[in-house]
Amino acid sequence: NIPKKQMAQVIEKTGGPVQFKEIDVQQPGPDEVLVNVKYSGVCHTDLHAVNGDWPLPTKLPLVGGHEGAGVVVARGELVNEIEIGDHVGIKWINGTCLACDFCQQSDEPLCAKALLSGYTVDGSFQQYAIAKAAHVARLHKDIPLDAVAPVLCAGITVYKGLKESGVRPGQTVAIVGAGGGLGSLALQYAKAMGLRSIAIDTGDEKKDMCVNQLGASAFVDFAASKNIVKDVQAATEDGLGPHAVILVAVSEKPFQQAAEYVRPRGTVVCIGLPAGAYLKAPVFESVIKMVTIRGSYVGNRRDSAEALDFFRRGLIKAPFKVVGLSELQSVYDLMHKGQIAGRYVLDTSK
Ligand code: 8ID
Ligand code: ZN
Repeated sequence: NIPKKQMAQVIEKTGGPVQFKEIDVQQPGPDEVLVNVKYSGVCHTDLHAVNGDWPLPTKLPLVGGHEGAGVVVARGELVNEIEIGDHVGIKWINGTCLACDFCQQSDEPLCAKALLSGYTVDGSFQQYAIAKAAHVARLHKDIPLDAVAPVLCAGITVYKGLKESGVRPGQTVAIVGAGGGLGSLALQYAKAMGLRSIAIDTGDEKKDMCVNQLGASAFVDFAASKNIVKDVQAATEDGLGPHAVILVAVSEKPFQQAAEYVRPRGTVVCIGLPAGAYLKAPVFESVIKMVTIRGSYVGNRRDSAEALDFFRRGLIKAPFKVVGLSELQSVYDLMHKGQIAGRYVLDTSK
């Protein structure tokens, strides 16, 4: 009883808009599963894809989306470890070669042949989506499919970024862009990992969410602050600055400030991908403070399973709002204006 037709959000040309329309349901290849997507989170990456912000072309026409949680309804003949009816998550990394130097070392996101959900292959903004069986996230049936959707990209990515930063329990991390999708999850993972956190973002709604719901120990409003470097350092116990900075903002400025307020021997982890942006750091201070600056890109299958396990244990509670798949364009409009506190999740049945 898999339908031949379904509803989807389709990008016909770079720049948008997205069009809500009926398209064919595809059949899975030998190593693939067909997933009846129930809920899909909306990541800022999906908006970058619509706008053509990055030096990497998308497939066209394109169905976006890479935080898809749903139920397996069909599988290819080579798939035997996943059953029809299993709950799975479609992640940004849809598939990789599993054979190259990077895949062998479980750095699959670095695979040159990686297929990207909602970017180089159709993603989860449709009712039935295809994914490589080897890479879908396995979801226990007790996990709510709406709340878990944002974990499938945002959660995995910030969990990996926190691990890459090398911070230890008790230390302090600054989350830049803390009020957005990745940022709100980063605050929850930081808390679960025993870290103190300084949230950096703007506005009373995001401040209230970060401090009162998500456990941030301090909030610095980047728009109101007259001296962000001083204010972030002053928010740490000893005034020396955070041990790590997790950059998930979608503007260039903080990528050029973080090395100045990070603690000596601290680490700046770049995750956000603002269009055309460059990193900048003062050479003198970076050297005499022994600062590390690094990038972090989603996570491998193990990181994904770990991030999902934190969620299943009830340690990750990030706010999300559910609207119909048909309302994607209005979510993008809010996102463009920076007006989303937390994440939007789309219900594909509406
Ligand atoms: O693997 C990766 N590296 C990866 C994975 C997933 C997403 C990277 N990303 C990228 C996305 O492509 C996007 O560029 O991370 C970025 C953040 O995605 P998001 O969390 O989905 O975006 P959002 O919900 O719009 O949140 C962005 C927040 O940044 C704040 C905004 O107010 C918003 O809350 N912000 C901005 I814009 N400028 C800021 C500044 N100067 C700022 N916060 C602090 N300081
Ligand atoms: Zn994403």
